[in-house]
This record gives sequence, structure tokens and C-alpha cells, in this order.
Amino acid sequence: MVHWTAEEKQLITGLWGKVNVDQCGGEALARLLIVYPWTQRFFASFGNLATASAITSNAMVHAHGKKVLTSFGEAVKNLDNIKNTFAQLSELHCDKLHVDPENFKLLGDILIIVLAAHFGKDFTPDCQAAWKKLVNAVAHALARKYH
Ligand code: HEG
Repeated sequence: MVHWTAEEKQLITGLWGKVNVDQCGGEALARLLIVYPWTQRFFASFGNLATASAITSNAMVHAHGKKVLTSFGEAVKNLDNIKNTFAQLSELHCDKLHVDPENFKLLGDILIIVLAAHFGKDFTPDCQAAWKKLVNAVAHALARKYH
């Protein structure tokens, strides 16, 4: 189990309270699809992903990015129980969606970049370190049911 200090918990929840889930979620997924184009194959039903601007303005990308980042909120609310919180989603991504778990790490890295872009200096090095720990824990939990 990941251990959190009181300070890390405070840094994570404090920033989370200021995150615009709609905007940051959409931006993170769009960036994933642009920077790592092979991830597009999981979203064949999302319509036009042919160019960076098509991806950025794709409403389905935004809606799904929001869904994914909202789900991150469950990790924030359940910091001491991330593994169980994502057990079902892990099964879904493995058994039904067949998403290579490497992609969870890529999305986590991109989320850090998006948060840095949004919060600038308010995303302090300590806050960033706590968030990196969180995205790693989520990636780990999502990969746990893979077989
Ligand atoms: Mg996944 C569905 C969460 C990474 C591809 N993802 C979902 C859903 C959630 C979720 C909450 C909806 C589940 C449902 O309908 O019951 N995803 C989630 C998290 C992360 C993540 C928290 C964090 C790293 N997902 C992720 C990545 C990919 C991916 C990296 C692919 C590159 N997710 C994916 C697909 C679906 C979901 C293809 C189904 C989309 C659909 O057709 O609606």
C-alpha cells in the first residue's frame, strides 16, 4: 500500500479542489492522443482524430477526458485505498477494453504536464512530487488485475 504523509495528502487534496475537471480532463486526453498517436486505436468510435486540431475540438474526447479525470477524483477521495477503488476499472480495462497498462503511465505523465501548465508556480515541486506519486499509484492500481 502506498503511504501518504499528512503533507502529501494536504497537497493533493488542496490542488484537486482547484482543478477544473472538465477542462483539464479533456486537455489531458487530447494531449495523449496527439503525443502518442497509437493510443487513438482505443477510441475508434470517437470520430475524427485525424489532426491535432480535430482531436482538440472533438467533443467525445473532451467528454471522455472529463470522465477519466473525474475517476481520478475517486483516488483523491480514497488515498488509503486506491487499489480497491480501481479494482473494477482495472478488470474493465484489461478484459473488455484491452488497454496496454503502459498507457496509464503515459496519461499520468501528461496529467502532470497539464496541471503544471494550468497552475504554474502554484504547482510547487512538493505538490508536483505528491501528484506524481498519485498518478503512479493510480496507474499501478489500474494495472493490478491484468493477467
Ligand atoms: Mg479508461 C473507459 C478511467 C486511462 C481507454 N476509463 C473508462 C471509464 C473510466 C476510465 C472511469 C468509464 C468506465 C465505464 O464506462 O464504466 N481510464 C480511466 C482512468 C485512467 C484511464 C482513471 C487513468 C490512467 N483509459 C485510460 C487510457 C486509455 C483508456 C490510458 C487508452 C489509451 N477507457 C479507455 C477506453 C474506455 C475507457 C477505450 C471506453 C470508452 C468508451 O467507449 O466509452
